[in-house]
Amino acid sequence: MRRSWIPVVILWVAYTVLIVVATAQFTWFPKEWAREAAVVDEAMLLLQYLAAPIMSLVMAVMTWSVIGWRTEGGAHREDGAPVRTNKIVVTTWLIVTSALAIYVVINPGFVGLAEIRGEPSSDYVINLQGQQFSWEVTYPNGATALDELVIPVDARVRYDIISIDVLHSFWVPAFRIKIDALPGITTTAFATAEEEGTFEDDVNLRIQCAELCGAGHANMAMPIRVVSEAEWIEYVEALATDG
Ligand SMILES: [Cu+2]
Repeated sequence: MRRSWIPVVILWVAYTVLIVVATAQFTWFPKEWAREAAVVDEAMLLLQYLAAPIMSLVMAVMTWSVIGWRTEGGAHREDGAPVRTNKIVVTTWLIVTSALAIYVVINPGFVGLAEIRGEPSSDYVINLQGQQFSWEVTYPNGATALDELVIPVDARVRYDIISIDVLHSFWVPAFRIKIDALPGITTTAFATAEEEGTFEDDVNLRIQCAELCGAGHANMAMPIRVVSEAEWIEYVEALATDG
């Protein structure tokens, strides 16, 4: 029994089933406020499913090593005989893990990226400037704001992002979108909000700096308000006249 692989296989299957069921059973993700969020969540789920049998195998071997190879009363404490390579195991492991790695690079890797940012057109372009420790929004008509980001629902917005001091990162948890904010280089991100809402409805509806940038990093956040397109145009026009 001790040297048998049967318990390992049983444990392997049991752990895999447990993880797969748990993954399928619970909602792991916060609410998706943008079309792009679904792509990222699906990618995460796929990786979770693919990782289940691999993690389970490691856990099964570890569990059985602890249970099946216990020594009684301190016997057999010296090293065992050296284990030579096993060509079948090594070859199978290499082929399977390489195939999996190549697969996830293509899908969700390239496929998901193309879905999120493959299409370069957008309905509106909003500029965002990061600095220690705040964000400044510049709307298409030149109006600026420091207190909140207001965006139209059902419109694909391109964010042109820049930093004027150190490295920051534009991250909107509710959109699952994140890209670095760099001094001297403009980076872009796309998001299509699908529902109206505010930071009060969901704390994930905010821009959050995601690159440690100094003492105020955690506070480098800006609430987002998603409104109807008509309301947004009105807001932006009013902001330009006031400013
Ligand atoms: Cu920052």
